[in-house]
Amino acid sequence: MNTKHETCDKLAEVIAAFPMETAQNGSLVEKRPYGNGHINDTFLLRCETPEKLEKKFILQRMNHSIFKNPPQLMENVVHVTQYLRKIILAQGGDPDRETLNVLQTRDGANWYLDNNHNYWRVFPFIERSVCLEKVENEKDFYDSAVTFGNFQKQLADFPVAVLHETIPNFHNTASRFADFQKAVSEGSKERLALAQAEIAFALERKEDTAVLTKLLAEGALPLRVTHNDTKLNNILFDADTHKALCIIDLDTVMPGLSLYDFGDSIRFGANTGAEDETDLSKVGLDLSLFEAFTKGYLEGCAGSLTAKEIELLPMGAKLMTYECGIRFLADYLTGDHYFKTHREHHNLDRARTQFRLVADMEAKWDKMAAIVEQYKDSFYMI
Ligand code: ADP
Ligand code: GN1
Ligand code: MG
Repeated sequence: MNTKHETCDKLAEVIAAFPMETAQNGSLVEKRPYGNGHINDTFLLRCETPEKLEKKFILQRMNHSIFKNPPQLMENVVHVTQYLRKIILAQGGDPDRETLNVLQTRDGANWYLDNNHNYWRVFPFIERSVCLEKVENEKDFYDSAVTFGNFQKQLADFPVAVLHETIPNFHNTASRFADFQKAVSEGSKERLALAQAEIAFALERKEDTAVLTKLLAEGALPLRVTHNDTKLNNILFDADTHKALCIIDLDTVMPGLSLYDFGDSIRFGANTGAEDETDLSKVGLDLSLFEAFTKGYLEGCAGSLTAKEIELLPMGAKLMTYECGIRFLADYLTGDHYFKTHREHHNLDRARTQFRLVADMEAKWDKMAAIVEQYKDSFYMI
């Protein structure tokens, strides 16, 4: 893929396709790469009127080597956001701030295909919002948990049949393990040597990989509509009230397990270190944050989780962390084609933090289970 800077200069054709520069919004005065997502190319565009009123937009080039069918992906995003709009309106909320909204092209389409076969989309920028790259305090994390739990509840009656599977087997950890084994068999000699310890760590835990998919197949866990990428920078906070405001990055909203959403949030937010921290002594599970998120998530789901789901919350956290680790490692071994990287061995560093976190969860397993036990009855009703 091109770098964002190269692309930024070539945006004119794409920008013209969307009604951003209008009499009401004024003309474009700024465009720059934006955010820290690992997948899409994101740009912030700012328009200004002669009276200095401004209107901002998020322009994204969808990563079509990862999302093989961007039109279907956009169909999902439009269905989900329109559905959420109705619910938010009925609840007296502000649908322009509490959900993403797709800005159609001047021709009335939900996406634009440029001459180089790249797919683009635009969302009005959610004003007066902030995006956090790490948890700054327990309250924010708790808030994000309530909001992710509530998101799943809002989508409880969503017509699942209309959703396309944008990435097949996205959180099928057993299938991710098979991909990882393939990467090991194809990996470069040099990288295989550097990652020996991490490969061994991953292989030792093979037995865990099928736990959730097996329970799902047996009917012991319910399939729900889930977000599937619930890291903290996929939620916006209100800049004024500091309350969690809007869940973004809806590309992977698909049928899934509640444990995926719970687990991925813990993986990213309850880690005492950054996802790509190189000093592994800083990496571990913060039990207070685990507790805050558990409490918030159960509250947000408001009685909709089954006893089995609640019991398995620690397993969700561990498996999502492990799975992300094998995904980073597989990408490292095969040449960094999936996740954006910003330095050499970046994906190996990321895999190492994930595995250190898994090891710490294993060491704290009884404490995690006790926290879940402590909160389980406050919100579960099934
Ligand atoms: P990726 O799939 O690459 O992670 P995201 O959709 O998460 O891309 O967008 C990247 C970043 O852009 C987000 O983390 C957030 O900071 C910002 N962002 C995305 N959409 C909006 C929006 N509608 N309003 C404000 N900021 C946004
Ligand atoms: C990617 O798109 P982004 O940066 O929010 C990835 C997630 C990983 C995450 C790791 C579609 O999320 O699955 O957990 O990186 N998204 C996709 O940080 O693969
Ligand atoms: Mg994102």
